Amino acid sequence: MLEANWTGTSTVPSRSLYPHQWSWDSAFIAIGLRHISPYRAQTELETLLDAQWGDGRVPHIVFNPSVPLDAYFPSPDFWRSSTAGRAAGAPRTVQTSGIVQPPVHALAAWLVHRADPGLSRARGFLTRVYPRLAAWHRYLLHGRDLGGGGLASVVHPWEQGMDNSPCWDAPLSRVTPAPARSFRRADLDHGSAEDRPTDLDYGRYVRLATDYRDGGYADGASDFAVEDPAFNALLIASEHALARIAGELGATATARHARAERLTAALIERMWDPAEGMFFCRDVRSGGRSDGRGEGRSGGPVGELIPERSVSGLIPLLLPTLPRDIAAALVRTAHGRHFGLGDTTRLAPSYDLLGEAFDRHRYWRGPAWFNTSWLLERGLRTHGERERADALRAAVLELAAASDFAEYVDPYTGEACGATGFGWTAALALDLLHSETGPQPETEATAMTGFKGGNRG
Ligand code: 9WN
Repeated sequence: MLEANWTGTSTVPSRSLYPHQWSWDSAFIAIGLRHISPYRAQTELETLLDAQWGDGRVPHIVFNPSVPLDAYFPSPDFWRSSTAGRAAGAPRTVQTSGIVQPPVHALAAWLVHRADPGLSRARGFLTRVYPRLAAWHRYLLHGRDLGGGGLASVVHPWEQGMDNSPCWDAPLSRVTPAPARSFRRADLDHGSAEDRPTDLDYGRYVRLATDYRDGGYADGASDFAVEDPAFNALLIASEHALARIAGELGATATARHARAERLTAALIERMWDPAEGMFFCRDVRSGGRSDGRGEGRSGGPVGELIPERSVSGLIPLLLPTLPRDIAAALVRTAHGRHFGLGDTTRLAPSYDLLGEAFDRHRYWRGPAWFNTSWLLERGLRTHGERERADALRAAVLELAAASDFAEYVDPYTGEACGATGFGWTAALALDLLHSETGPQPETEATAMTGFKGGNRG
């Protein structure tokens, strides 16, 4: 699959549905590729980072100029990165989107380095990617701290990567949709309309992206701004990985680890719900804007938690320094009736099985994706849940192969949905094939944090 999806400089998520380079897909794909070609894995990440903007953002799509414009919407002529993004430092020679995706890249870069440190050092891989990754994190932590509490906000559902999650329904309801006749969806040429987002939601996606573009991709004005647990947990894991990269390059890692720990504390303070045993998204635009200190009118954190259970709220389990009681609660919630892991489901559904908006086939409103299960598998292993991690690993491997490496599957039956031959499904299955079962190997566990030893009590 990875060979078939390779373009010479990067890997497409899907030849049919997604024929360009996607940001978090490339990070996951590099994590798998490192086992068969560390050189290709390095190239995958470097190609993406070559399209980084001057303000530090890493775009969610890097367009392949040889692919026809109508193969994917929104196409380069919609985003107009090199003109509309000029003030934000968009590259001139390559066309990109203007939004971002979850920051899995520093974690991927560290794991890719560890797969072949000799090649990495000979090529100066970390020396070249480190400043770019540091600028990327700076952008997220400063340009995107729209809630004022130290965490990053997403300004479009596509940025969080789980595009059509019911978590976005309330904040999206404030957005006036772009008229359906003003754009032409290309996704429906390849995917069935019952599985994809509705036209109404697409209209809202288009409106948000249009307004962002027309404002020169400047941050702060968006009506949609959400702090998401998975996005921020991945940022924290990547911040720890960046600390390891800094250490490898002879710089000091302590400040970055400390920052990652402060971010973990903010994540808990702003998004953890002890009664529900999981993290929830925070809509930082509900109830007015931030006062600049991250506080809302009541004196608590700005905005409101969105009461929808998404798999995103379980992903912080991947953080090894999560307090022990929180990790234990997340494990219980994942295996409880809302996600059914190891009971009614074999891979984690993207959304609450009992939620009103649950739909076992519609995009991010119920089906199971392989990347989220891969992240949970690592979280379970990291927190000593060896048997449960082994079961999830086995399920990923079996269902990836049985579904012809599907984009996502029915969470109850494992039936293939969306595209087949999907890049990160193949790459992450490959990664699990190469990883040992049992307790997480030290090099892998410390790749996340740089700290030896388990979680905090
Ligand atoms: C918009 C490429 C991407 C993934 C996202 C997934 C889907 C795009 C779309 O495909 O999003 O970015 O057109 O629906 O939701 O997670 O990165 O695989």
